[in-house]
Amino acid sequence: MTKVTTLSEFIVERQADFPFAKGELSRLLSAIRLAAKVVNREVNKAGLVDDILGAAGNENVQGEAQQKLDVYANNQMINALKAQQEVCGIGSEENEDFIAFDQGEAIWGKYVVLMDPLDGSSNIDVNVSIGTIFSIYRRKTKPGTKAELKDFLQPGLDLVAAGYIIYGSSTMLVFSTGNGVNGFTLDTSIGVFCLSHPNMRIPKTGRIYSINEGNYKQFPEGVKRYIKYCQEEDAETDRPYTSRYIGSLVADFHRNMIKGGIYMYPSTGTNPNGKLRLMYENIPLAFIAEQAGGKATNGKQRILEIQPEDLHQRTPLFIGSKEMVEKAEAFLAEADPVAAKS
Ligand code: P6P
Repeated sequence: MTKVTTLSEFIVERQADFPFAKGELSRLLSAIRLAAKVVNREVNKAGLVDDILGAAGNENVQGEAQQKLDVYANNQMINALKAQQEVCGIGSEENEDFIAFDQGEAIWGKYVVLMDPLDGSSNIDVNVSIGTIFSIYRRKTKPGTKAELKDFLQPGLDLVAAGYIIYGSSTMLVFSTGNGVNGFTLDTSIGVFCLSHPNMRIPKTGRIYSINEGNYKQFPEGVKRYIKYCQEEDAETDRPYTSRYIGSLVADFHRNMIKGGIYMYPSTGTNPNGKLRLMYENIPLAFIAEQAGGKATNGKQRILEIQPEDLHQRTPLFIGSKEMVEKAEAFLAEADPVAAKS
């Protein structure tokens, strides 16, 4: 029988890899792990319990109807992290402003967490996989003082850890602290995350492209050309590719991580900077993609190098297998050389 490594054992065994003082990472991840298990329990019964289905009646800062499970997941993550002495504040896609934990021991926390507590939540009532995305940064301000905006507006190059939880046919926690990517699957019979996907590597190319082609007319010319490239017959490059779009970023990204592929959310007329948020979606997934040998840009600039200016700013996202992202970028540059240079 092969040895099963739990998330806790993995952290202890790999403590030397983590740029953290002893025990800090395990406490940070244990909060995220706890929240993931609680959210997983509610996600798995969403079809049965109508008090968490349907819109919460509020709208989040993006003007999107907040599904009750969004609110629930947001509160679970905030409460689990607030209970930690490691976290002095949280930025959430569901909250307009960041939350500073300025009471008690948390004010001494050395880290901040940014998260999308439940991405793809419009899929909850149609039973499609959804996910939680998180980033962990060291604070810029002094421990013992109240967290400030500059603690949160940090480029992805300053990340100390990032990851996602996917609530799908099984629930997985995938994360990196800058030493590769590892995936843990929740064994619900014992309530423990077990190492199931050690040292995840995204194939350098693939045959899957993920994009909402309903927006085709609004896409930049280079994106239209790349889509046509994916659809052309060419035995040598194994085309036409396959189009797969779940409408749940974490699910599309995770599939492409394993099988190879590219996910694109370009600028459109409705969303000139794309729909996805730099801080809560693009940076953490770009960190994971690069740590697994993949690539993530806004069509020309590396996502991790973008200096954030606003907590909720959006950027276009091209992410996945390195060679596929580079091919898409080439079409963008060819179609609009001026934009490519700016
Ligand atoms: P569209 C979900 O709202 C989300 O943020 C991602 O999970 C998903 O990939 C994307 O938006 C879907 O957006 O405009 O194609 O419906």
